[in-house]
Amino acid sequence: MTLFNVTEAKRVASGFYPDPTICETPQGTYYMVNSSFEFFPGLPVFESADGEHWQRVGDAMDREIQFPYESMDNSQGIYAPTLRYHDGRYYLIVTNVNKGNMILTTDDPHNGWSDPIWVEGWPGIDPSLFFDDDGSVYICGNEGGEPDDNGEREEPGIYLSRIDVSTGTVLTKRQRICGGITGSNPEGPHMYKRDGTYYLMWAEGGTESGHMENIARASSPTGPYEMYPGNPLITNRSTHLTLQAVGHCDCAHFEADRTLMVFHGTRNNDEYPAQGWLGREPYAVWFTWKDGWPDLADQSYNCPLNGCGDALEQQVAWITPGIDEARRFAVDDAGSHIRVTAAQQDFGLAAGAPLIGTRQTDFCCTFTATISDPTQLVSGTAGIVVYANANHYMAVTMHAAEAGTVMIDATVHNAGLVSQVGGTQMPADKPVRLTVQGDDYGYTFAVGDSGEETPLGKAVGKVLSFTNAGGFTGILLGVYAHGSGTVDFSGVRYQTGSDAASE
Ligand code: 6LW
Repeated sequence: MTLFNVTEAKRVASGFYPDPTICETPQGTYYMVNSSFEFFPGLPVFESADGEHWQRVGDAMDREIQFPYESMDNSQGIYAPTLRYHDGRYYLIVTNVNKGNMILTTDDPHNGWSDPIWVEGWPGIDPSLFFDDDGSVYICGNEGGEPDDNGEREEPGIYLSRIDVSTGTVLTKRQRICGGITGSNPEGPHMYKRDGTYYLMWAEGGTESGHMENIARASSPTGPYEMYPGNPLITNRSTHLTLQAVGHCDCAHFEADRTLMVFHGTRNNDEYPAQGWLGREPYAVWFTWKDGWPDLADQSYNCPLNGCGDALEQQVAWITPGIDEARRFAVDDAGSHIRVTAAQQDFGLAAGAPLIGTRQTDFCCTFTATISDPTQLVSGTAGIVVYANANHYMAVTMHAAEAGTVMIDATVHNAGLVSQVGGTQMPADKPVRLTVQGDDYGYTFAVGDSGEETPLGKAVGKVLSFTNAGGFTGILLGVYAHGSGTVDFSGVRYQTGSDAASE
């Protein structure tokens, strides 16, 4: 009797937490870590007792020394971690695309992670670790590095070496063990062992609409690998399902009859299918085994994703694009007051973190913040922002006061084109409350107190989708001040659901 084949995957975190990786302790606790790109703190850590209900317990990368870079841009930074537990220690191997591959370790994910151990001589992204029973430790990842003396680059595929995890030393030559089933972007590999057989899983087809996950098996880590005849193991490509771009899987409890698999996908809505502007979110599913292969009753996954109130209950976490070296953003403990010291900059990352924000976790939501004293902004602009990246964002902006008045406008910034969707003026001697409301369609902007709001227009969300904005991230809702002065935002509130605005 098959008990655990399910066709409906369960979202385990809301908002852009892509490239999920999981491990299990001998006590049966699961941990998950996700990619964090340019955002700091990064490498968010979640914990679960059952693989289905997860709580965020912190960030593995919460000290600046763990995130070195000389320059930072959108969708750079931290890519595709792999988390493994071995012999009392947690290992997190990950790419900082601005620096190299590194390993962070801890004995307790609640208690901080080590400085980076740099893995020299291991190019490419998506590194993964595999601890074999004989004490050997393997690193695998995808192609990368500089062309060789003949100008040849490594062929796309999954590469393997042995590694000393205590020093990050790669011990053996890189060996290409798999080319995928299509040759299109084989990446995100993970290796496991079950009943003496080695399994290799990897994502393929690119992380957008062609995404899928495949599996192969071998009697030795180096192969040769036998492809699963049912590949792709999962994909939603070429479907109209509301969950798209599924792939980038990782498993725990692999040796057992029932295995936990996580993957990511993008949520879409009926009106504008395949737009997924919330970014790639993690899902979990349990599967069983048959004849030495995963037995997934249905290789595609659907989720009831439409409508409002679809976010999981989860703590609001504040992050900045790039490290806020100048300490320009101060959030109080309740998260309802944020003081921002303005600097001469735009939304690019070159002059320091341009905003502080929290992930949008549901299409339907409200983000509001009140500029307590508009005259605090000496020059420039301050406001709230719906941020995909430096070139794709929407803002409700207050301009510095002139003659006792502040101009407020709502704008959409789409690859250098700026559209003003609404504007008004307010007296500079009163607090200014700025609001953006999200829904399945996009965003609605307003200024003024609840019940006495002046509408500032609407914009379609698909402008901010990766399909238009590019990159690998989702949406941050945040506050900013560019210019001079120190601006206090009070009543900062992020709420999900359709009636959030009227509360
Ligand atoms: C990641 C790659 C991918 O490194 O997207 O979905 C890249 N897969 O494996 C960035 O998340």
